[in-house]
Amino acid sequence: MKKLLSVVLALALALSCLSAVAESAITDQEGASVSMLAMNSWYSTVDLKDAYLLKKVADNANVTVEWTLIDPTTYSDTVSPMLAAGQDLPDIIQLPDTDNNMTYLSSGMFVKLDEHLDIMPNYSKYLEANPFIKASLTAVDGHIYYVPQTVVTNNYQPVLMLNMPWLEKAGLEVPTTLDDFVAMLRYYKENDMNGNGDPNDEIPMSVQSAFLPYMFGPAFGLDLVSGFYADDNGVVHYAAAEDAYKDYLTFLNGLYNEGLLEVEFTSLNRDQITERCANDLTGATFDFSWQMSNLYSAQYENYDGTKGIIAGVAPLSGAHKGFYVGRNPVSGCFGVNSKSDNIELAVKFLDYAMSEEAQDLYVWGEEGLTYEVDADGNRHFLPRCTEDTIWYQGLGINAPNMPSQQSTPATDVLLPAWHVQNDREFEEPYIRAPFPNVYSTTDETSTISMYLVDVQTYVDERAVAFICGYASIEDEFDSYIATLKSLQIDELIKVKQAQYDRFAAAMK
Ligand SMILES: [Ca+2]
Ligand SMILES: [Ca+2]
Repeated sequence: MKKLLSVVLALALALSCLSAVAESAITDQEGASVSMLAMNSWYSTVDLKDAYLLKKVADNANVTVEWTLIDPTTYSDTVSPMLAAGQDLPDIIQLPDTDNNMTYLSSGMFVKLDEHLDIMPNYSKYLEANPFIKASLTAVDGHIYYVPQTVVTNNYQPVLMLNMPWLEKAGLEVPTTLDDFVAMLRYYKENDMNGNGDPNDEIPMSVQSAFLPYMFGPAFGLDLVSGFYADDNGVVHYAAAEDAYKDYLTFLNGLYNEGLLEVEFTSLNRDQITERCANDLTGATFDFSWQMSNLYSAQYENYDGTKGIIAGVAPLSGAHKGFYVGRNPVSGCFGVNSKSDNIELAVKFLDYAMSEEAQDLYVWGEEGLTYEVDADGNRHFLPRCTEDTIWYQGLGINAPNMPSQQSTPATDVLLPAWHVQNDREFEEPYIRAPFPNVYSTTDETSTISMYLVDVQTYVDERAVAFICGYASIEDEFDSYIATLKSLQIDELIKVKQAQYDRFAAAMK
């Protein structure tokens, strides 16, 4: 009986060892290797060639990675000519961009990964779970050529932030409409909010001009951030050519005339806003949520890290219900060289690089090394991670040279609890996806490159003129629209419509 038990135990042990190898190993061949061209660390003193976590990923897959790592600041300039030459390229290549114009994928130099999904269980699962990303990665020919690197899209994006002590002092509710918001600004203008005895030194609102479209466009039903957007019926519009854009401009012109949008609004920068916070001079701003705690709130002497002084609130509504504009997820791409004599192993390695096990290593590292788990089962980074940046980055954390997916939980642990809660309550629920990134055909690319820059330049220049009143919205908006038509806005909308239609079809 005892002997039998020990045999069973030994067998169980042997099986568990076997399965530990078998689960993540992509080959049982000894000394197998894949070569890979990718970005090195953004920290110039860090070389990822021997990064511990990336070596662990390779070990788990039972391969060695032969790296060619290039400085990220010169990556595009270095790699583009290598790809153009097409000679002596490694098995796996991190692209210099997301190949939106299909320059590389239409040259045939990359393997059609969708034809290998039978040996890509991790990537198949990922694509199924992320239809938006799948649609973005589906080329015009219907094939998928790349695995993505992605960023956080629905958290810590640009949001409206208010000076909470001022709001309380004024006895006002958090404004949810444009009217309430303007009433709040007027109150700040008229009253001595910072209590220094001078009722006139307050600057009610401090917003960099690039954020005005994020802040006020949605209340008019406009995604001016993407420029092009699809309505509920899938019809594409150009936001700055819509009738509602006239109302948007009229609103901002009103703020400008009242002195609620400052005269120098086009040159205002983040440093100046930070300075205003330090001197308690301003009541509202709009910026990446990231700045809310560690930059803006931190400027106030009485900030103790438990409660926001400059804190995020829900978007403003007007004729339309407000929303925040999120971000497109795909920030980078990896493909397999179709001339490689090692295609199957390269495909399998990219697949393992997308696995949850590998992603966990990029984001968190290893228990005991980079993080600990508390009694509630939550992970926390260890102090050395923030104290010794070069060591931490040198481990290969966040893996700029791998198809890594940025994670919200790993971002949360870097921020105070109130900020995380603020993001979940007032930001995340209101995020709307921007116009998707869709691959362009050659004809589409040429139409876009012929007309888009001129359109954007004209729109930006006219926006300032209308807001500041150098041009009359009443008298000149029609001629503005006519000029947009002469700059071929309808051709551009046609291209974006075709792209959106392909995207929508790929989503199904
Ligand atoms: Ca005042
Ligand atoms: Ca004052």
